[in-house]
Amino acid sequence: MERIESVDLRAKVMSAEAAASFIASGSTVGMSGFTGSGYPKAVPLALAARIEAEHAAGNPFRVRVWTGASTGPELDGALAKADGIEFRLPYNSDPIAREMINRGEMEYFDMHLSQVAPMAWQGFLGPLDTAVIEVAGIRPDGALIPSSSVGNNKTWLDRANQVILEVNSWQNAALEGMHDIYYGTALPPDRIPIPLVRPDDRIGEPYFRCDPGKIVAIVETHAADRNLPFAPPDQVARAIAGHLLEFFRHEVSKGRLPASLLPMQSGVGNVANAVLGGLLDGPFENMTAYTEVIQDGMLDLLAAGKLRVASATAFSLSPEAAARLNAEMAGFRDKMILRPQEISNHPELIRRLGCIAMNGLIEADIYGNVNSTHVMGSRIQNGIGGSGDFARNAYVSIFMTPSTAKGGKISAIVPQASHVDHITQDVQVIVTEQGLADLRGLSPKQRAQVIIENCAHPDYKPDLLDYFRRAKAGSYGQQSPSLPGEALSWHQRFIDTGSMLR
Ligand code: 0RQ
Repeated sequence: MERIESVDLRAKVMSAEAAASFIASGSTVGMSGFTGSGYPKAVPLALAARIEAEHAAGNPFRVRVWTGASTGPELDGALAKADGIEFRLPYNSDPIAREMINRGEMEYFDMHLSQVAPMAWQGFLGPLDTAVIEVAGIRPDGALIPSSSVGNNKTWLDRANQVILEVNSWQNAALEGMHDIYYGTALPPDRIPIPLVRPDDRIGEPYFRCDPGKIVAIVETHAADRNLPFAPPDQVARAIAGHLLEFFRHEVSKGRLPASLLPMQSGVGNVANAVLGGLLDGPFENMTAYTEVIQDGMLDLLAAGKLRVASATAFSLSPEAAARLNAEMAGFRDKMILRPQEISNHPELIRRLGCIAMNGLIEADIYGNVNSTHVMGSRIQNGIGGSGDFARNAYVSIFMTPSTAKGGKISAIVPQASHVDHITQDVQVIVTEQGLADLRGLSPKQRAQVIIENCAHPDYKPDLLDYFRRAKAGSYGQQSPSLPGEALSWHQRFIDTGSMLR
């Protein structure tokens, strides 16, 4: 099937190398892509090859890269390997880029995903020279059929001086009609309420608009999304899921959650996927999801009829789940909506819908401050992503983690977090395989008692209790007792000896 139905635009088809030649060193490139789906696959590779050639000839060549969230090895991996990224936002999970950031060789600004598009419009991020956007097709009138992620594409297409499109025929043609692109956002003082009151409301249109005069190149591709496999949930992930399901049952029985729960947001990763797997066997029916990514567990819930609708900005599927979605698209497509991340993560909507936010953490301190980005306070893991959008505005904000990391050498519960990106007020429930701490309505000292008792690993619990007791005895103040000289000593011990254990 011809994916480029506009005759005029067909004239702009060229090779990825020719398209990449439109991108200048020092310029800012807004690329599509969110959690490994819908990112351009040919132009970034061609750009990386060009950068390598320029470097070999002694010419400096680097670009600034903006995306929706994480992409794939053909984009972040290839450009980082070529040392071609000067500055990156708003989220990265590529291992090569991560190492460069942590070696101080690449500037990186991780930011709330809902804020990227507004900040670009407000002019805070500087000008956008080029948009490189993967689409699933182009209609006869030039409207663009979005791909497997929406992310910031609408904003990049609107803001960029020039546009390069990749039309990927690997993406299922039946994606057409699944998207809801809202064009009603404006800058203050002209902002109006966003008219979305249910997760399945459609408030926009299924296509991107794009001024054809800005399109300088179109590249045809047939390339798969990153689609990483999920590990089957281990005992720890299953235990975390079990505690969380018990919590939901309890909340329903107390009348604090409806029997179909409330729209769920779920982070990515194996623990999140195990929780969704647990919901498959749980008693909750007619559930909804208002989230960022549709991962394997959500497809299973949709297929089983447990989940009525899933609204997100992207897919993040294993190869098996992607194949299943492609094969069974007819059954899935009316139950899924992909929106711009400005809308999927919008604080106004998250607060209105009353989302149940479930995100991962690296470490939490005894008072419930959460670090979800920086290992030992200084090494970036991924970035805050959308977790902050959801945590602050959720009906209930849940954070989940194994109680230890690196084979038990690191405690996920520490006297003081070495970096804080979710303050204690945004953290209402913490779950580890050891148990669940419901922190709602508790003072800091009460929170510390419950977190240590319910969530800490037995190898670390006595030392945490000992620290807390001594902090209460010797603290400068008694609201959140601490011993500043000692509070980060667990991290220093790990840096010095490779273990937090004494
Ligand atoms: O490292 O890969 O080298 O083994 O962190 O940890 O336990 O596999 O858990 O995949 O759920 O990730 C917070 C990073 C958890 C994630 C974080 C190491 C651990 C491992 C991964 P290895 P796990 P997860 C939706 C919302 C912020 C963004 C977000 C995250 C690796 O959930 O990025 O939520 N969150 N977005 O060994 C040292 C510790 C550690 C540690 C874990 N205390 N010390 N290393 N690790 N805890 C998506 C988007 O927004 C796009």
